Amino acid sequence: MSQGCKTTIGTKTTCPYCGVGCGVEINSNGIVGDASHPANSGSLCVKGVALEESLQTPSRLLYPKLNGREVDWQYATTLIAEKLHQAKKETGPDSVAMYVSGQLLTEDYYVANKLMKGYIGSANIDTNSRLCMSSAVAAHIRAFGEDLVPVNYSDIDDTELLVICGANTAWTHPILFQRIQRARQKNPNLKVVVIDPRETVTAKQADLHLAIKNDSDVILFNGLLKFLLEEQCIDNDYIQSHTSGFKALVAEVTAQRYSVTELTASLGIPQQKLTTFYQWFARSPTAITLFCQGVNQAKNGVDKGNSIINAHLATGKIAKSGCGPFSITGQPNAMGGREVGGLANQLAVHRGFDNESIQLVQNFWNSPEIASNPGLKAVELFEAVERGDIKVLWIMATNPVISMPNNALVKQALDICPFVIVSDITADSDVAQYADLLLPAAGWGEKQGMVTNSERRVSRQRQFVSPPGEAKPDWWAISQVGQTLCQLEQTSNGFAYMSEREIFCEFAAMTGLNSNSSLKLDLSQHANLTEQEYQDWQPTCWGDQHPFSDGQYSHADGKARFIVTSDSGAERQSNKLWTLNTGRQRDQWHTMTRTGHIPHLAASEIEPTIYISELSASRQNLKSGQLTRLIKPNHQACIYAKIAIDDGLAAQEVFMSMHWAGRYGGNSAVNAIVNSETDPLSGQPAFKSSLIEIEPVDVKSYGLFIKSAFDANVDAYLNKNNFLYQAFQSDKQVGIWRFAHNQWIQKHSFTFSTSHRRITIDIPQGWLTVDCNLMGENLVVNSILVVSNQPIQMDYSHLSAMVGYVMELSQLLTIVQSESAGKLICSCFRVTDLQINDAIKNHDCTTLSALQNRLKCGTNCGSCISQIEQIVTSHQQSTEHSLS
Ligand SMILES: Nc1nc2c(c(=O)[nH]1)N[C@H]1C(S)=C(S)[C@@H](COP(=O)(O)OP(=O)(O)OC[C@H]3O[C@@H](n4cnc5c(=O)[nH]c(N)nc54)[C@H](O)[C@@H]3O)O[C@H]1N2
Ligand SMILES: Nc1nc2c(c(=O)[nH]1)N[C@H]1C(S)=C(S)[C@@H](COP(=O)(O)OP(=O)(O)OC[C@H]3O[C@@H](n4cnc5c(=O)[nH]c(N)nc54)[C@H](O)[C@@H]3O)O[C@H]1N2
Ligand code: SF4
Ligand SMILES: [Mo]
Repeated sequence: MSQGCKTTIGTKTTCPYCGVGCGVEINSNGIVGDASHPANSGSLCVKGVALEESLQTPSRLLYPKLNGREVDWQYATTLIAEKLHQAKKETGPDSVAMYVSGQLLTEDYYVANKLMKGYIGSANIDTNSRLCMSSAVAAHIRAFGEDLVPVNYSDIDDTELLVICGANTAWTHPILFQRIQRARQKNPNLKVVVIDPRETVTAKQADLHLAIKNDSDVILFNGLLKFLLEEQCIDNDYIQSHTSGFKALVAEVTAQRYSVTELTASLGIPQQKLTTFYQWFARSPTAITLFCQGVNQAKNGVDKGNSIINAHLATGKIAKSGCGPFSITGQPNAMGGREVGGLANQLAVHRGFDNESIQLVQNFWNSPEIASNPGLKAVELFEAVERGDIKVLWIMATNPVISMPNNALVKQALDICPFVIVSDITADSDVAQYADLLLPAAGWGEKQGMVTNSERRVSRQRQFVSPPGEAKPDWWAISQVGQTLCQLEQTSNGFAYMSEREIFCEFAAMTGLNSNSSLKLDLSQHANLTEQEYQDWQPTCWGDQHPFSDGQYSHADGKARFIVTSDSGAERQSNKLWTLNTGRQRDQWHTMTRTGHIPHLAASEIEPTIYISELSASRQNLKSGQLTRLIKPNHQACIYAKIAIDDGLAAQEVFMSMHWAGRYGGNSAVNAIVNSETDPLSGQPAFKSSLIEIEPVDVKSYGLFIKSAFDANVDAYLNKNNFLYQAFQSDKQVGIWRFAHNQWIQKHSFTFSTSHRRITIDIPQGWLTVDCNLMGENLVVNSILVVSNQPIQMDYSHLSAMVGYVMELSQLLTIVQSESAGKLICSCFRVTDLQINDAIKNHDCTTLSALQNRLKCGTNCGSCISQIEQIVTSHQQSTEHSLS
């Protein structure tokens, strides 16, 4: 561990990133994978490996701040309680709202939900899981009567067919993907099908890739149902005994024109691929359909989920080993949030707003109020804030200024809201800029509690360092406010918690409300954990190994429901407009507050980038590295991003990552231009398909500025002087700004160095200034500025290595004229595709292991192995091609 960081060696906890929920362990070498955790057996992906560096959060929040002024916690929490009390009294409970996060721990989440629904009396508490899992939640509730995922990771070892639909698992759930790859090695019969409009790294590894048109998933799965009916591959006994609604679905599906020829036209895929998939699904004794945001984030996201579930119910490939629809969670505790009931349309513990649940929940909490109707869903919530309906808004562990659709509206809403409270770990987050009151939260490693992963496995996050300054766990802040509110309102104190354990036990006891019902969520056996038992907790899956294996679903009649799904949503396209698809990069986490500052993670996508196929680019005269303007049609909104070629994209389709935020590239945040459409049932935004316009930009100067560290003055300078575009990257010891201007930048026009010595050199398309001090014959470099009339493709890592170092002028010149940098493949050892290709061609490294031996690439976390294998395969293919 880094020096000065007092840690508890031996602590076992879980990774704070994705829903795979890997166990990690703190040992004397640092943070490593926990070999005893069932989710990962010791492996970590590239983000997990970088956890130690993530602890050095820039601009860490240390004290509560009211309008920029430090205040103490007592003052801050009393002020919040007073504001809540006042708003309740003057404008009613619904004028208060909380917007929370699947990155909270179960204890934080439980207390937040209790405060809002039981003590403020409004269900206006929603969570970023609305943007993430709410379509899957709604699909589960419709089909099963409860939001429950009926598959476990170990089922992957027992299946013959794995369909990955709308998920880039190799990048977004890497350790689960490694498990899938191992299952394929063990079982050569296991087939993997990927359904994704993009040819992702995951798709490239599949036995079959169906590059369907955006949002045509329902057509594909309804077509599958029709095929299964025609081929008599449905399980009539299962349908008869355990489901209802099949007749209506059959009527709908047979009435639609789902012939194979019509399907291939609507889906845009070859007939042979389609029938292969249908035959595999029909004939395989087992099948799992793993799905994520390509399914959930759509106008018909809930219907997409139900069309997948329909196929599993119709074939009886559910609730048994190796089978089932497997919605994978994104955030580490998305599932825990669903368990406590943190969504505005759930009351608590898998219960909705029926009279019986309302009574039971209020009695359990013994609370003065109770929300009796669903509250506002995230997008509606921010619209209400913007209308002025919400007087107090508390945002916790989420950065909606970047992650919500229509950023402009969110910013406006936060400006209008009279009192905005933000709990965060850093003052740099985009949302923190809008806070009246900023609360310093204890972050990962500094706090403790429970999280539930994708397979319903509840694990302990444990504390191993002390929080800095006055940072406190979120549950503590909420409880302080709750207690003061109870005093002000002279009600019984529902928040006198002394520890996380007490909260967890209360939550577990509350799930006991389900024990005499058809609901399966029941953790009440853990309601009396002692402190020791809570500390010693081992990762535990709740529910049976295969929930619903007794054939009893959670609907009152015990039957699962077939749902008639709508296949609209795939319609488009005008010549001028492009379909913008958004999602994740392998090495960044969301809005970059925890990963943007880590050099080797920042290196794989160094600036805001829009991906496009070679063919589409050449039709529009667009070149790699060129700056483009991306426009939301009929709106003022536009952003700028640089072109990169990705031949995995279809014509008229582009992809951009959701990450760009804050100092790193906040002006290029993609949600400024995505549409605000949501699924009408779940309220989940359709982030995966917006129609946009793309224009080349007339750039006169492209620039690169390298200095020892981030400097807010540089940002301010770029903002003030009408630069079209700017992005910042942390790279080892230095900070790198990239920018563009529609004017030619004159020599010596800007510099941020204390030295007075500048060397300016003409380079082919522009000039370069080195700001330095002289040391004898040598130079000590302070900063470097490159300006060119062409996109700058030079190897910037050589340039950045110069800052702070002593060198000769001739050395400087060689570096400056060096060639293009190549694409980073292995972040851990910084190995590029150029180096890998060179090793294959010139050093006979024609296998993965030969490359690993020579370059070390892929030998640390393994996240890049699929990409290395892909380069090896394409070399093999090109060699075979040239031989034949
Ligand atoms: N590295 C990294 N990993 C992460 C995260 C991160 O920020 N960084 N975040 C975590 C979180 S919170 C989440 S929710 C998950 C998300 O995990 P994923 O859902 O796997 O990731 P995304 O990149 O959002 O989108 C998945 C794929 O959906 C495809 N898609 C788009 N439209 C359609 C469509 O109409 N049909 C189909 N079938 N596919 C479509 C996209 O092309 C994309 O490849 O990742 C988690 N893991
Ligand atoms: N265009 C587009 N937009 C998307 C998506 C997409 O695919 N495309 N995906 C959506 C999805 S699935 C998701 S999950 C969201 C994610 O979006 P967000 O939730 O907005 O993203 P994060 O960057 O994870 O925000 C977490 C915030 O909490 C802070 N934080 C970290 N730890 C703690 C803590 O312990 N306590 C507190 N109080 N704060 C903490 C971080 O500094 C950060 O500011 O984005 C959504 N937006
Ligand atoms: S797969 Fe990676 S990001 Fe996800 S929990 Fe495991 S180590 Fe963390
Ligand atoms: Mo998510």
